[in-house]
Amino acid sequence: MLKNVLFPKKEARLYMAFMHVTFASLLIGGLMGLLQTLSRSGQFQLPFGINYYTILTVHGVILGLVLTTFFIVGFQFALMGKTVGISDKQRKWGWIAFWTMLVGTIIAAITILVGQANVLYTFYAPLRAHAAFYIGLALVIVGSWIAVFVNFRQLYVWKKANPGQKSPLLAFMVVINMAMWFIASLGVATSVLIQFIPWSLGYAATINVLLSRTLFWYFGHPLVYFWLLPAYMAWYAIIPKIIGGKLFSDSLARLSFILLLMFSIPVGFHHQLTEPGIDPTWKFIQVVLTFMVVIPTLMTAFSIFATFETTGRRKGHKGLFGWFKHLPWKDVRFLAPFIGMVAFIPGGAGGIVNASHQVNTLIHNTIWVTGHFHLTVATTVILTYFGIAYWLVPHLTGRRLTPKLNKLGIIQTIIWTVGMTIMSTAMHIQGLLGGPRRSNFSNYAGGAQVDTWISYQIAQAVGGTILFIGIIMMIYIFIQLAFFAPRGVQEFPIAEEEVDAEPTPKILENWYLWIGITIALILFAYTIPVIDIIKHSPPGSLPFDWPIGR
Ligand code: HAS
Repeated sequence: MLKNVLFPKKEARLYMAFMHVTFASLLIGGLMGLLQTLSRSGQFQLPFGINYYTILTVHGVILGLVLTTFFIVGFQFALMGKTVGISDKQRKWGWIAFWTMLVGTIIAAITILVGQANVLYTFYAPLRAHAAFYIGLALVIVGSWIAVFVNFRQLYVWKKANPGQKSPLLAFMVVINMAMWFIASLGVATSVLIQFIPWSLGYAATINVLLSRTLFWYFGHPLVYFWLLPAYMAWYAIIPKIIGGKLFSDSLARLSFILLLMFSIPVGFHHQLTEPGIDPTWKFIQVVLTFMVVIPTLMTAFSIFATFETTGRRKGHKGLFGWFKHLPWKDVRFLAPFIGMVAFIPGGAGGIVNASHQVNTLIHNTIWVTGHFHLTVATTVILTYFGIAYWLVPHLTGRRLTPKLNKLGIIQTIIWTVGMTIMSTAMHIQGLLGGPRRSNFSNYAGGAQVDTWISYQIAQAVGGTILFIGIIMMIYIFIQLAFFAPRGVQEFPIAEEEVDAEPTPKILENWYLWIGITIALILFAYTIPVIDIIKHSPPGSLPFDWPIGR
């Protein structure tokens, strides 16, 4: 019922603030991406002496950390507001979260733009940035923690007011995602506070590189799931409504989120498979846990297909694939996330390749990995976020997604798909041919292998240019939906359960149990290797400043 009731203005303003930063980030980060692909093609030189690694850092930080976090926090606030409500006090804390994150972003962005933080979004030591960069990132995390506790509080207050009732599915999912984010970001926050800030201020002469990378990847893999879970929220609980169906299974959706919470964190070593200093037994254990993530992922794939089929058959579409033909292909709120789902098939398969220790030695640090994450984050996740924005933004601004904007959205989705297919396919192939990632164009002193890369680098520039057209279109659509589209009420689509749905087992809401198992798994996977890393580490590293002499 609530789906057609607009939020009170003061509430909508908070959620829209996050959307404005999201789409501003898309424009800035996307422009950097275009410049990178052009520069790497070897056919174009960056003007005004701009450093390639400056724009690469802006690209990764603004798109990978800022756009995603702002979208997720804003979207999740809107989901909580719609399902369990937000009090005035909680809304005020929501604003404090927003401003803390924004101030942190501005500090980090300025530090990068003035060339004091050419360290890429993973800020691997011993590359050193100015302390302001780390302080800025720490503020973004602190701001997001405020949002975490507001969301926890929102569900807690609702539960108190509705004793014995199961929590709304979307609110449950938001709390799982925020619990995962909080537990994971403790790792990177520890590293930034204890290692990077003192080191960049000169209070510590050296840094333990392996420890800093381990703490980063303890955070880094759940980070990718923090991006993905809001897309899953839409796939499980919003897309069924858009296609005119019901939730496939409330219990299955909750169980899959719980499994993702448990298996997303104790797996960071699969990003460090080639790194010396970590005992192979622990790498093996974390790889096994990595493969466990496939289970909830495949549960999700099954559930989505099942929703599509049941809905189609209920509408009377016959034959083996009649239900598939009649999906709402002309509705961009469905099409964009659907293409995201399809992209996850090769994207996820690439992830399985990456996580396989022996094959990882072939692709690690090659541009194959960049291809992998442009399929997973930049297609699966981002197209789903766009699919959400098409209804969320007008719902928040009291406007409508008109047939014309819907059509433009469909063209945008197709352009994005074409651009990304060209770019990420070329990245995967060039990676298999040994092309490195995180590097500007070079002919490597005329090495014979380099000749095999050129055509793929040009293909990436072509794909990148097409993608930039897609970004301009998306920004145009966002501005229309935010300020100019006709006034009206755009539905906030939330799928309901079947009337005869099986009751959801109460154990699925036993937070002590699931968070307890998660912490136990983390302690099991990390305690001994981290003690080893601290006890047996080589001497710490002096900083490396780039450009030299900074
Ligand atoms: Fe990954 C590197 C392993 C998933 C993002 N990954 C990265 C990096 C990023 C990233 C950003 O093991 C680079 C980090 C850096 O800068 O160094 N990844 C995996 C594995 C998975 C995986 C095992 N990654 C993701 C997701 C990401 C993401 C999701 C972002 C959102 N990844 C790795 C590894 C590395 C790595 C190594 C390090 C490589 C190195 O050496 O540096 C799995 O979770 C994937 C499971 C997914 C599937 C697919 C299931 C398909 C579904 C779609 C259903 C579709 C339907 C529609 C229903 C098994 C659910 C169908 C319709 C039809 C018509 C057919």
